[in-house]
Amino acid sequence: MNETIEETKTNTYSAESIQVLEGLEAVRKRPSMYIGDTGIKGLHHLVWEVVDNSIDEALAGYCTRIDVTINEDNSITVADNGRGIPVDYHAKEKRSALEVVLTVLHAGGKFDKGTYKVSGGLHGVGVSCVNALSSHLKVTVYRDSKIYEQEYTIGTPLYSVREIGTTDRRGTTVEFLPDATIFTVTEYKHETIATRLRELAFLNRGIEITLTDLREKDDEGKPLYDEFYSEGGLKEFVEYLDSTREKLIPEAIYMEGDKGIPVQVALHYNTSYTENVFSYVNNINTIEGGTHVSGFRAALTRTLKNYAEKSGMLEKLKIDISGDDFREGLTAVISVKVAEPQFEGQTKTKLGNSDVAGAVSGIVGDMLSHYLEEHPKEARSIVNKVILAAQARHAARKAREMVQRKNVLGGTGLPGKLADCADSDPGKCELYLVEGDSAGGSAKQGRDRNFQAILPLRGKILNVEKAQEYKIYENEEIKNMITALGVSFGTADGEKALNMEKLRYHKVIIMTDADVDGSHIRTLILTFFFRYMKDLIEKGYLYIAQPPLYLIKKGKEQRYCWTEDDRERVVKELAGGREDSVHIQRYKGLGEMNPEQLWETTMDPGTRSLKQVSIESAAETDHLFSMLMGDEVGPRREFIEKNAKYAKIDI
Ligand code: 0RA
Repeated sequence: MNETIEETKTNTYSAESIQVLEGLEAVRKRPSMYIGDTGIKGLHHLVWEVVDNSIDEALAGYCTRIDVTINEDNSITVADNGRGIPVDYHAKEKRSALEVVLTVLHAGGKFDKGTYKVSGGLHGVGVSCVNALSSHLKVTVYRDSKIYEQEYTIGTPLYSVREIGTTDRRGTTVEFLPDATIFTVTEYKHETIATRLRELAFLNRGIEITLTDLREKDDEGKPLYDEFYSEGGLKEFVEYLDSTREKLIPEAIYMEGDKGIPVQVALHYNTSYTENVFSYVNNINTIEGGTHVSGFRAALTRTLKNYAEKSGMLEKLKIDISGDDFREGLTAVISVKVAEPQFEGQTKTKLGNSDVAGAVSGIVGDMLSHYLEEHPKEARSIVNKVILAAQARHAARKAREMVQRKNVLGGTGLPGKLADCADSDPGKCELYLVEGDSAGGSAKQGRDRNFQAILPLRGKILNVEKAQEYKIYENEEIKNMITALGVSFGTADGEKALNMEKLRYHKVIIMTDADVDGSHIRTLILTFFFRYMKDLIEKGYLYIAQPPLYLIKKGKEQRYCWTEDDRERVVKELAGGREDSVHIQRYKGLGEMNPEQLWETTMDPGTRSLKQVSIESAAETDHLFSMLMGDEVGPRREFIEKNAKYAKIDI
């Protein structure tokens, strides 16, 4: 009898007996309790769940390759070359171990193999959860030279585990079709899956991960295929994140250690002014940070400060240095493995375990001071940058105070160009950021002035990706946005902090033209929010308006269309598909719509459609913005060419 199965049995039948009694029915009754939601996120969660099992098998040292396929019908296949889920018969259970794994709910991932699973978080609910939420699932096990399989519908076996042949390979293949009666969307997003698999490849070096998308064909008619593999792990991850930025030091610094808690950290410095620290616990992105991040920051500040003082470089500096200054131009990835992680915070993505801070701080402190001793040239570059950052911070504080003082002094303090709304309850109020004065004028006339405010923005706003902080407070359009929103920037515990207490609108809607300039302006505004008001995005307050692309008229009938598909459908409906017998107007700019049309199509909450901006992968979004807004033209052109067909940017 297999040890692991024994252990599972005791776990399952003692502490978690209630769960077992409830069975998979509980998962179908309240899917959100197990996978977060039943929308696009939950749908993808099923994939993460299955892939995580294969990753665990790899971390245990038994699996080197994971192949993920998005099938034509939006079912997913995950195949690995691990040991294969055990299939031996369970006398007590009166069924195969395989069937137990697939049909018994293992709360909080207690079904572990001595690896680091996540309890409390949403990952780690087990493959049985995926089974419960799939209208069809098939598992195939290659083990001991034999092939076994079993199929299920909504978690119920269609037959007992059967042997179907012989093989010389090992591993597990799970293929599942999400239940369309549970999920509100059933279409998988290629980019979402590709991004996560790339991230997993960086976080777990040496595993070959592939993605095949049978729904999409390349120019030669072959299915889209990607390979993600990283030999260097986190070091390559930060180099990838910084690939479009100018380097301050030639190579990323890599540190690892295990004092009871395995810690890996890679860091790199570039010449930009932004800080990008991404952290993971058991492969899960901890967006809100936590003890591992504080430990890292403490060690970075302490070690660099020590070195700088010892080297005498700070002697002429008249001003103090803050923690922030050590992180300007820093890109870092922190990855820890914690046996029983405590997750806190609003989105349960903040690590609470206090012993982790010391573990990270100790390893980073030791290895970083060693690095600085061995690399005096790099060390000097970093310290010089820190000094410049401290000086710029002082300049920024003055500039910021100017913006905020004007706020206090100048009457309402609101920008002259803002057409404010009557209501003052932020929960009901909307602010439209509109490209150009003329569209701004239409929007002012078309809006419902009770709850909709309009702020026209002239021309291109500052590219904050390339500007130092104090510059942004000198930019007219950015100042207007800050004062209209009612937010302020201050520092809390020496950290840059956004104060949203006086935020005046809970919907901030970017409304730009449906052309190249419009999309550039939208990206500039998004960059500003992403770099300076990430909280506002994370709270779900930022939206993108969706103006129609076409107005199609035939006689008295008129229809708006938002996509090319819409257009085809409408032409079919109105004129049997004959384009020449309808009048089609292509809207290039918002200015071409009169105020009523703008209201009807884009601003009326009853009929408009807004796209909420969310940050799916912080690391990938950072990479995207640095590329789109940075100095290097090559990768940007490539991206734009690749995405021109879609002509929209999802962050
Ligand atoms: C339980 C025990 C063992 C392996 C696995 C589960 C396992 C699960 C999955 C899910 C996807 N791929 C997987 N690969 C393995 C240990 C088996 C042994 O001791 O031989």
